[in-house]
Amino acid sequence: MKSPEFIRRLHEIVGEAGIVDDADRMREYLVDERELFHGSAAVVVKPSTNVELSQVMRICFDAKIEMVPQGGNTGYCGGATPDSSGSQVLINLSRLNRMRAIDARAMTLTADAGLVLADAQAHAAEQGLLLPLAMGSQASCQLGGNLSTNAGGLAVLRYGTARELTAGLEVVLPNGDMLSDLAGLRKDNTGYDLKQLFIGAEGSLGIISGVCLRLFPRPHSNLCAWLGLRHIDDALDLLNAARAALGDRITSMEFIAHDAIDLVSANNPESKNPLAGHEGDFGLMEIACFGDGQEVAAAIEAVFESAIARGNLGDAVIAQNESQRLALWRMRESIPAAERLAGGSVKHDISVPMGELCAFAERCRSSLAKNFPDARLILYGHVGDGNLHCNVLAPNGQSAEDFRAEHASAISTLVHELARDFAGSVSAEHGIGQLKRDLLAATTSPVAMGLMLAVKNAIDPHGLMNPGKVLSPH
Ligand code: FAD
Ligand code: 2HG
Ligand code: ZN
Repeated sequence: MKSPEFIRRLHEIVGEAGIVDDADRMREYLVDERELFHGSAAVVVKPSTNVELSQVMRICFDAKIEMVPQGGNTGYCGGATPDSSGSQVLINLSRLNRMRAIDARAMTLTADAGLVLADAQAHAAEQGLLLPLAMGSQASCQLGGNLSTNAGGLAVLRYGTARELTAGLEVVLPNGDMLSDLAGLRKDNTGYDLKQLFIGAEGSLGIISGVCLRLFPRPHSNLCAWLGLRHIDDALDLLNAARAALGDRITSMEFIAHDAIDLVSANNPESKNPLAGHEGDFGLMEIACFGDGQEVAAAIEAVFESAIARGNLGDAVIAQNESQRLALWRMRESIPAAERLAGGSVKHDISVPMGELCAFAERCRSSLAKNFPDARLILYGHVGDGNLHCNVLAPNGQSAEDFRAEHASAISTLVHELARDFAGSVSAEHGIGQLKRDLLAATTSPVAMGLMLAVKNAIDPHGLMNPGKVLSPH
């Protein structure tokens, strides 16, 4: 559908800088972060304003051309990669990246959807405020991609997911119409809350062009502790004891199995595990401090001492300065890169009810060991949110590619069936994209599936928005 007239009209709208149409330059846009999906596109269009975006979408709609939105392209499920037909238009948001406003009184940040998350965090910090959405991909992922995947990340425990941080949004519908709701009202019960439909829709209903996010007071300091645990229940008991002592100031509670830290250390000898002698697993707890950090430190030390006395905690180390704190976080955040260096893993992103996390992890470990004896389970995640990444690496010495080709499907079936046995979710924070589309259909009730399809058909009756993602083509 790449008629010269269509391309000429795109040029008129976005100019030379907004079009990528030669095969070489297009290549980088056509493969996903994990290199699981390779696509093709008629053209890559990069609008730089919401008006340009709306005009681009209108001409695609008129010509019945399918559109694939792309943010920072860090997604894990192939949601931003077009199919192989070569007829889809890829709409990349990286030029739609202006900061619009920070309202310090309302504590909101309003920006174009293509603004990179780390840049938005920096804008908030300049005003002494905190944008708490944070994740390992923050130097590349964009606010629009974060909302479209309803991203989670490292501080959901205290501040919530992208959905909970969204005060308003602006979205362009498949026909080019713009729905704008950026006032950021705390209370507004006028009919259906339409913005919720587009959060987590992974571009299957429209393209988010602007976002209004909630900001928070910036902690005066952050206390970060590295914990030696026996198992996941220790992390949850500690979390609840810390909450009882300090209220809702605990911002992160991460679990990192021993093997995950070993993998990081093997790849980076400079990373120093302060509890290197501990034989069990690890936890990372972060607490926001306002005012006297000493009081928080004293309270959490008492919590740790009592847990050690009960046998629920092996040992704990509290970062003594900002560089130690960042080093602890670096250890946690470099697990995905370490997996990549090891040839890549079969990734899972499950959540189960908190009370079942430990039993789930034990069953996952034992079932994988029984069925795939030498495979390496790299288990870690946001246990404070009930969310674990159960990633499986090839046995030492075996090609990662061959291992995945042979076993990925059976491994994923095992992990996902287990998550469902525990009444959990097969996608806690990374979304569905094309990777888990069939899984969504297979694991969702007919009533829920029928409603999702009805919403899709109502907003995108011609099936032009990101076809084949989230829901099957109709
Ligand atoms: P993309 O990958 O470009 O797109 C994702 C989906 O959203 C696609 O379906 C795309 O079509 C759609 N989309 C993008 N922009 C728009 C828009 N403006 N309007 C409509 N649809 C749009 N995720 C977590 O939740 N928590 C984590 O802790 C986390 N850590 C990560 C760490 C690493 C190292 C990496 C590589 C990824 C991580 N992710 C994590 C996954 C990923 O970064 C997030 O899903 C992120 O929100 C995707 O944003 P993006 O801009 O890259 O979106
Ligand atoms: C994280 O928690 C991210 O670090 C990435 O969600 C998880 O790479 C992964 O599997
Ligand atoms: Zn995660």
